[in-house]
Amino acid sequence: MHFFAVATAAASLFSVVYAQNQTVVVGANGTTTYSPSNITANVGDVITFQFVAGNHTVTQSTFASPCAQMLTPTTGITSGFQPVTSGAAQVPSFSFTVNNATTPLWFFCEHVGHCAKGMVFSVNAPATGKTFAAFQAAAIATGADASASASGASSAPSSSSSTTPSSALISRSSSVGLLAVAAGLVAGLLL
Ligand SMILES: *[C@@H]1O[C@H](CO)[C@@H](O)[C@H](O)[C@H]1NC(C)=O
Ligand SMILES: *[C@@H]1O[C@H](CO)[C@@H](O)[C@H](O)[C@H]1NC(C)=O
Ligand SMILES: *[C@@H]1O[C@H](CO)[C@@H](O)[C@H](O)[C@H]1NC(C)=O
Ligand SMILES: *[C@@H]1O[C@H](CO)[C@@H](O)[C@H](O)[C@H]1NC(C)=O
Ligand SMILES: *[C@@H]1O[C@H](CO)[C@@H](O)[C@H](O)[C@H]1NC(C)=O
Ligand SMILES: [Cu+2]
Repeated sequence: MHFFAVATAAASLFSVVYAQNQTVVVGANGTTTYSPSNITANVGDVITFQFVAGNHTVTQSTFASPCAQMLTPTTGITSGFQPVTSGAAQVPSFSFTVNNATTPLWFFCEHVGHCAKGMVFSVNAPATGKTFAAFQAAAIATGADASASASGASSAPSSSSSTTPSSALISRSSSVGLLAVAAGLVAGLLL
């Protein structure tokens, strides 16, 4: 009974830690990059893009047409252009929630020329076949931003946009740290 109660508490703590909020920095140091450029995410994970410099988007495409917004079966999500004023006190951010961890999600930047520079991003790209590296190579091979529409099955994640003070992003990572500590304490009790 007692053990069951502790094990249940541990399981719920671990499940909270398991659904993470992951941050991707866009345009760090004035580069045309998403950092990191490809991530592994679980259902319920919130991916937050922090636009720190330049004038970029994060726009959903397909593996077949890396540099064109997905149109079918649903219109792919996009942050729209997020220009950043140098030295601004607040940085714009854009978030979406991963709804299906077995469907890879593909993204690019709509700014003219950036996709062909390899400014692409993926969630849960396979380790073989349609890899992130193959997707990025296909984007670079377009030589320019394609205007053709894309097709392909993919689940459309829900999204939201906001301007987030830098301090809010810092407190968010702090709370993730506290959850990790709490889980560690319960794990210690079980040993
Ligand atoms: C992730 O973000 C969502 C929405 O902002 C929030 O409800 C949830 O508590 C966050 N989870 C973690 C582990 O920070
Ligand atoms: C930005 O610059 C910092 C400091 O030089 C470096 O640690 C970081 O890796 C750079 N990020 C990118 C995406 O180039
Ligand atoms: C960002 O880029 C878009 C598309 O090129 C353009 O319409 C917009 O004016 C740009 N914004 C700024 C502030 O440069
Ligand atoms: C997740 O995606 C896979 C592959 O596209 C699909 O077979 C599965 O039905 C989806 N699951 C949910 C819950 O939508
Ligand atoms: C990201 O892609 C690189 C190759 O481009 C690969 O080595 C790495 O494992 C990938 N990371 C994830 C989290 O998929
Ligand atoms: Cu860009």
